[in-house]
Amino acid sequence: MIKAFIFDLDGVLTDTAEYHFRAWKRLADEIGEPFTREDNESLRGISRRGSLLLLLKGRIVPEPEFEQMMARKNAYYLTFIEEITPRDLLPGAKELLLEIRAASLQTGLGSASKNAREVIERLGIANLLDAVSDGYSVERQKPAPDLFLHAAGQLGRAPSECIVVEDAAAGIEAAQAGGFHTVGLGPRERVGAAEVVLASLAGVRLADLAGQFQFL
Ligand code: B16
Ligand code: MG
Repeated sequence: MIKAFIFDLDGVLTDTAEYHFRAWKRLADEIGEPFTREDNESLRGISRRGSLLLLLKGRIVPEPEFEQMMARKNAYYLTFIEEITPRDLLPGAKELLLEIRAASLQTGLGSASKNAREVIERLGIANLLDAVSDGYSVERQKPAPDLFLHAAGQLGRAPSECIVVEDAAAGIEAAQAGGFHTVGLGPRERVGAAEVVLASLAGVRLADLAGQFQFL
């Protein structure tokens, strides 16, 4: 029986990927690394440190310099997310959050981002989430299951009672490693491993998932 939903943030509830792209692109230009929108796709759901490692493509950088690069990228990102308002919620996200709560099911957030709390405040959905697990909550990031296990622990639920909603291959892998049910958002090439694959949350109601999952 499903008792809770755990939502990823970037790519599921809002599209911060564009801001991550602009921030990484600015850093990449400054340090002379090529970086395209396609490169940015492979950073979906990957932690800040993991993302910089991918961006550097094997170039070895001393740890203090590496940390300074992460800080620079984050400073750029923070200025971009100042623009976020409730209008930046992806279509269907708020409606589904409200419907889940109205059905006496729980909601949680499982985001790799250390900026997740600020983003959900700006989106105006902090009060619709019963638990928030973010980039500060665990050491091991996706595809390790730790972040979702942390969220389920806060909700007092077993993984088998939770559906994880994710847009990243690393996120689906993390959820499945933890024994969670999964809904993948996006193309099958990316999230095809999920139990249910949807294009997005636009127009998605609980009843649409009742065929695959049993609630309460
Ligand atoms: P930060 P999610 C992830 O968010 C993003 O998809 C990924 O691009 C980003 O690098 C990561 O958060 C860490 O974000 O630098 O703000 O700590 O999809 O897990 O909600
Ligand atoms: Mg994501």
